[in-house]
Amino acid sequence: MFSTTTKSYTLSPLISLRKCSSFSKPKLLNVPSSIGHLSLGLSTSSTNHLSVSCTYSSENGPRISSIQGGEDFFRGVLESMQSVYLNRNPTAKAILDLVHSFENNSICYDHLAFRTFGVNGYGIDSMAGFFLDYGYTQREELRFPGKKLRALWFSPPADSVSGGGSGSGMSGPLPRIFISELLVDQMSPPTQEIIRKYTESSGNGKKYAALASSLGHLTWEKPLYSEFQQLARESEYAAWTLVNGHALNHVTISTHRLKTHLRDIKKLNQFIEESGFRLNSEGGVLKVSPDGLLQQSSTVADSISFQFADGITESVPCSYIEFAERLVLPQYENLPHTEVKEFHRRDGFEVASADKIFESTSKEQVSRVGS
Ligand code: OOG
Ligand code: NI
Repeated sequence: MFSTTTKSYTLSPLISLRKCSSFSKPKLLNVPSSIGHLSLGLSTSSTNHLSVSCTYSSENGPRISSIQGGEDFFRGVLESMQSVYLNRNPTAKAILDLVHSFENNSICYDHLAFRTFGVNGYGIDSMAGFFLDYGYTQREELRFPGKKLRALWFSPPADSVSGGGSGSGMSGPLPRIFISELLVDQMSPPTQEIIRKYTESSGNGKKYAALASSLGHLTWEKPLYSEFQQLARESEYAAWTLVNGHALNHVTISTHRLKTHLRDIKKLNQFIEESGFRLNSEGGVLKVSPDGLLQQSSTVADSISFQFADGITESVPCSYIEFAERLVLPQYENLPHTEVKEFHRRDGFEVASADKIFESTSKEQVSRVGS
């Protein structure tokens, strides 16, 4: 399922079939005349979900969408989101500086992540629109029933993965995007009331999620401390989102694209811990997908002092940094090392690992002492 498919949707009985967005968003997507092959497939996976996929193959790899004019603007917005993130999160900044100095200033990002309130248009769509407009493609949905969350991830336009973006960080290959939302309808009435109060207070704020993220501003008013506490008791995700809004939740360093021994995520984890930083230990430091091909780890979030509307100032969890190593898919294992491209590697996310990575901002992890 993760091999050469560019668009693949898992259908549960509750989810209707979505269109392949390459067809539905022709404005910014360029279909090269050199496409060699197009196929549509239907299959039933072991979890009894029906999968529908559209696959393109071309000499340049399986992706076809491309970013057009406006790329400088798009990357500028990502840079602004990142500078808000680096200014607020000293651990993320220190780790990026450290890895940069080791790696001759060349780091690729695997993905960026955002959190939202799934209510009245404030959910995933409020942030996704910006990325779809700049050539991203919607991919699989992930569900987290225990946390009352769902997420979607988006793959970047093809040109940006290899050709364009030869720089580092936000000037490098464009990252995947992971956006989650709280299933607000499933929260208790008092929690729902608080979330609805603030989202409604923001007027048309839902239209400006990307702008808010790049400015480092909430689109709603600051809450009362008691409201933050009410949310935190029920959902730490909800409390985080109330005070951090659309701020970048994390950037993820693509470890296999590093040049030194740190390209092995286990070595990177060891290096990070020896340098005095704490890694999220929920379910073990290294989170490995069942196929063994996606390996992830993350730091414990930094905390920031937040002044609530009633004048109370308290420390609240902010953002963290993640590391991901994607191994080469079995069908490409004989490719010479120098020919391995990103699309030859395991794509996508893993629900069980993601479930643990969400805990990087939990009180239990943030207040943990020692290792
Ligand atoms: C996202 C956690 C999941 C991943 O890469 O699986 C995740 C979050 O904390 O908002 O980042
Ligand atoms: Ni992540």
